[in-house]
Amino acid sequence: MPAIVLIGAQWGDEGKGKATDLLGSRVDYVVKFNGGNNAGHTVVIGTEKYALHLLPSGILTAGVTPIIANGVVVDIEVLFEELDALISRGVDVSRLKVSANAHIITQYHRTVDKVTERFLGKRQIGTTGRGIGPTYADKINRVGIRVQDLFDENILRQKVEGALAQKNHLLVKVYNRRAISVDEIVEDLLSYAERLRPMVADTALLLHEALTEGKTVLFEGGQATMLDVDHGTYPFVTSSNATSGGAVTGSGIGPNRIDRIIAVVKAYTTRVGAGPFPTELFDESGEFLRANGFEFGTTTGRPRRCGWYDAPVARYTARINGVTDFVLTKLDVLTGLDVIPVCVAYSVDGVRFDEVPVSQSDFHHAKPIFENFPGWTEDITGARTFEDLPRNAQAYVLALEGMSGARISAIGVGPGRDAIISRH
Ligand code: 2SA
Ligand code: GDP
Ligand code: MG
Repeated sequence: MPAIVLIGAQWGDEGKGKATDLLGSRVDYVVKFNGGNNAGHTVVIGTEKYALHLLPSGILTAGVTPIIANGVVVDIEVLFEELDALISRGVDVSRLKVSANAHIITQYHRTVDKVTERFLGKRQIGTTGRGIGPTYADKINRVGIRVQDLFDENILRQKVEGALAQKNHLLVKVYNRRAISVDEIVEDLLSYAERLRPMVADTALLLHEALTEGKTVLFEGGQATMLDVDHGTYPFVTSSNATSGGAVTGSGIGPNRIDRIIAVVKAYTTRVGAGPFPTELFDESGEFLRANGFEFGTTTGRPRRCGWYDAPVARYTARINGVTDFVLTKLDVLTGLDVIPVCVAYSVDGVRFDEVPVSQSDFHHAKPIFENFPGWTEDITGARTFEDLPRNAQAYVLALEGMSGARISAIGVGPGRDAIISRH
């Protein structure tokens, strides 16, 4: 199985970190292709808990080569902090490669992210404040700074000057903030250059060669399908392509090299930040999911909004990404509920929609049409085969599989590395 793409099916935090880690021992390369340190992946190995933001989760598996590809936006200070934290815990990070074409998040991107959110007022996106959007905006505006620019001071200075010209105007005149000087940015970026240099590579070429040699490569998506800048709930999205197509543009491999596309989907739904969320719960059921699923942001600690499983969203994800199989996570969190509602379609002003509506305003007004499934009370965290699950849990999984558009090949029953059921 040479090239596998793993992405989020909903609004993020489905448990992609754990799913990647599980596949980790069978892969040679793990590639992060979109986003930056807005991501938060929690991986639990024995009694050790790792929270990764910028680094791919595969970095925790010995022998795997982790890659930060061209589609990622890199905050170098955060990169070094995360590397140092792992080194101090005995993790070998020496194989990491960073694309020469990846864009760099600088202090001015973080500042612009925060002030823009403040000025949006009620229309806030609820970003993570890590400078993600402004860095991608600069990339598209062709005033971005790339990793390779750190190794030519002349070019770096020219590019920083170009990027700051407009921003300082905005910061000073519109946002009433102090101007950022070219020197402080250049000095800061140059201070990272020597440590970064040995990690920098032509990662597209490296991956091409690896795939040609028959190596197994896992492309790990950050955020999720419904947060994708093209296919998500725009404008309440992140600024990158979190869908499977992003694995191609974000890494430089051809689409025909991908063999398997796995979407990680939670047995219910969560969302962080603003935007439409049809199955969202505002009652004690939502509290139950938040408390039992420990639904708080890995990056910002924000409480996540919680709701029931949304089958049209899963079907949409299956279609947009070409999903070959789903990994269903956090089934254990539903234990103890009498009844588990699942959204099977929406009603928009009295009209039934079986698929996610293309009109954003319809999606904002979509009311879920639920089908109820009976719950179970037995502890399922020790289940390791499908047959170990109580009847009602089996029926719930099979029902989700029937309505979500692809088979469920694995089921998460707890946070630990081994708390998973494989269905071959
Ligand atoms: P940004 O910062 O520009 O990417 O924010 C834009 C929207 O994307 C959402 N977003 C996320 N949603 C869920 N999880 C994310 N990562 C962290 C985690 C979140 C955290 O794994 O827990 O700790 O708060 C993530 N990253 C971005 C974000 O909420 C905005 O709606
Ligand atoms: P990611 O952003 O998709 O990698 O997900 P996060 O790491 O942000 O959030 C998922 C959380 O769920 C983490 O704390 C995981 O340890 C945890 N988790 C993953 N799979 C399971 C599962 O099957 N059951 C339970 N109870 N927790 C899980
Ligand atoms: Mg997360």
